[in-house]
Amino acid sequence: MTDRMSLTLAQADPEVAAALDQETLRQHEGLEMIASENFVSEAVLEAAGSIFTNKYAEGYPGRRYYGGCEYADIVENLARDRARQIFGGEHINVQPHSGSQANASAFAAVLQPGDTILGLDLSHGGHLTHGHRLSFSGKLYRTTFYHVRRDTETIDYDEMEAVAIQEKPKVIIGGASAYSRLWDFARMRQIADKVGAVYIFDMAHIAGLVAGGVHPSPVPHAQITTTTTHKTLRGPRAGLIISTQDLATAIDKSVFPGQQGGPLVHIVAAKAVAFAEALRPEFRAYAAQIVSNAKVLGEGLQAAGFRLVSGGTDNHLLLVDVFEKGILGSDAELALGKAGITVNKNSIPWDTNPPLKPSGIRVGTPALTTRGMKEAEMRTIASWIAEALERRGDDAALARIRGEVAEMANQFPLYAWRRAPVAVTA
Ligand code: DSN
Repeated sequence: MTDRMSLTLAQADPEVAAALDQETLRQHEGLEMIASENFVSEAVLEAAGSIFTNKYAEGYPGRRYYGGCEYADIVENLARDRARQIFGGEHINVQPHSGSQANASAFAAVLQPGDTILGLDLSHGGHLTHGHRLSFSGKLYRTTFYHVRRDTETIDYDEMEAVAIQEKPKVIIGGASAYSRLWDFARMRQIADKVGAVYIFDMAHIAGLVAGGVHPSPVPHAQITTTTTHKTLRGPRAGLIISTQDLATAIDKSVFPGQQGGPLVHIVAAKAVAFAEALRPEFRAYAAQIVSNAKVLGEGLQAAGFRLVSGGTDNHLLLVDVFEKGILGSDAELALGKAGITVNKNSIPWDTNPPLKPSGIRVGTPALTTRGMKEAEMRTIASWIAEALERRGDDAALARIRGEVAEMANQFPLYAWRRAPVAVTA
């Protein structure tokens, strides 16, 4: 090993090390409320940063194209077995690098280019990979969409059925990135069966809630279930596919060599660790707390006069119509950022404003719940959000809230190596 190989990050690359330090501080002192983010455990972090990053392991356990894969096989088998224990399902593929690649692989396993898919419109809470024209899904396949109902802002299954009958999609995909209500998995399967479509459900946002038993599971209903592993499931940033046995070979071939080369073995190892965590009884309590926190946060925001899309939440997120109070989602995101609260601007169904200046914000509780925050903290945070939005032009007020936010954040330490109270950077 050369001397250079044994340098620490700070010695080898001070610029990257400094950015990492700043990000560490940001994660510790702020309130992370992006609905799709979370904090992994030290053990998951260790596996994700491990020397498995050095290993190529194209193929599947026992059938690799490289030598030296005996330990890669162990971690991939552990990840597969644990995922099956959590979610059930007949076949598991733990190799997708991301949710997008999981979806690309799932589609390619059952579709030919030009075939029709039916998904939830992005502007109604869907995901780019469910048919948006700028994503591979909208370029490779003919796309049709369903929406939420105007009156309830919940999925319009009647419209879904009518479009399915008219357009005869080969795949109907459920799942969303900004939808706060339960799905009717059985109804979707019924509609898919009626038109001979494969039913795929992308449970990326809710996978941890499903794992924790506080949300119904799509797995018994869908032929293919895809997910990311890093949102409510609290694993490394990556993807996963669960399918029925008849699709096993097609899915495996579609992931490798169809969409990807070698799996990221360090990330597969981190998935195994995260899945073991999700099997522990504490994870059920964690998942229940996420949902309870979201409900209480929503009630706090409603009490402060904010309208929640669909009137509330059944899961980990809230879609808040800030434009009803005359605030653009982009301005709300900025003001809350100054107050140390990280959220994202988001379109709301039937939005009259454009995507970069939409009418809503999306707020989630998984990350703060990992820090140990509960209902009392959610009430305080609801009042900070309300005040920050009310006083969004007042930088002094936002800086004061940021100080209070950091004070609370310091009471809920994240990683052992960063337990000391951190500076307030307002
Ligand atoms: N980017 C994710 C989200 O924020 O919901 C979806 O892939």
